[in-house]
Amino acid sequence: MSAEPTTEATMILPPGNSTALPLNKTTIHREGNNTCAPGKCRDCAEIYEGGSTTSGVYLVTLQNNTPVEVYCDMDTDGGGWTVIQRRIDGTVPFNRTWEEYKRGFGNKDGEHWLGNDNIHLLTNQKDYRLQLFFQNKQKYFTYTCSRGFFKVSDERNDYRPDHGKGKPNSNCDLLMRFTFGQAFSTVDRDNDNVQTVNCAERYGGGWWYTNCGSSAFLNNQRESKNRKFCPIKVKPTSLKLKP
Ligand SMILES: [Ca+2]
Repeated sequence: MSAEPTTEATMILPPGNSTALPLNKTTIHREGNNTCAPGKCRDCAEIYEGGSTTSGVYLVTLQNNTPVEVYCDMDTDGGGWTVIQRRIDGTVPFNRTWEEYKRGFGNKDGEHWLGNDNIHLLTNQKDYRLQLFFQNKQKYFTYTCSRGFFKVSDERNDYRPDHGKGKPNSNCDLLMRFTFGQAFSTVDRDNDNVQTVNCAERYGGGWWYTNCGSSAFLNNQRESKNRKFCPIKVKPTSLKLKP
């Protein structure tokens, strides 16, 4: 990784190209000549536009003057993607409480959830496209939602996502369609539509569960096999946003 011009804002760690990330190595970098003041950019797209094109953790300032460290994917699809979820190998557990999902958890330079409050603030400051990255068997998929912009409501409204009004018309839209308007659920808060089961508890993840399936695998720790619920071997995933 090359050294960049020094200003005050921080950037921490390398590329978003998935599997073999050095989770424990954290390198502190600096932003380039940004059009926004150091640390005051609102997302990774603004940081990228300012000339910082190395993937890693940067400081951004969200609505209400909220400073948050985010992982910026500067390599995929023109760069400038703000990562809200990332998994690599399952080192960081995702079967977390409401409070943990609210605040976020994990390491920004490795596996993490950005936090539902932060995702709410981020998605309501501009119009963002959602991109999903995941692996199925040996294949990698990068899907970008095209139906509309991804916005998540606040805690009072249970962090419900809005994907826009149109018909689902991409693989991303189709995969995420059941999360539309759905309240977030966690092991300790069952907001799903299955009366007899807490999907978050059964599958070991927090998500916008409608029933227990569909896109929820992105955050799950368990899957059903022969009527048993077994640990998943976690493969690389990420959820990213870009204006
Ligand atoms: Ca339920």
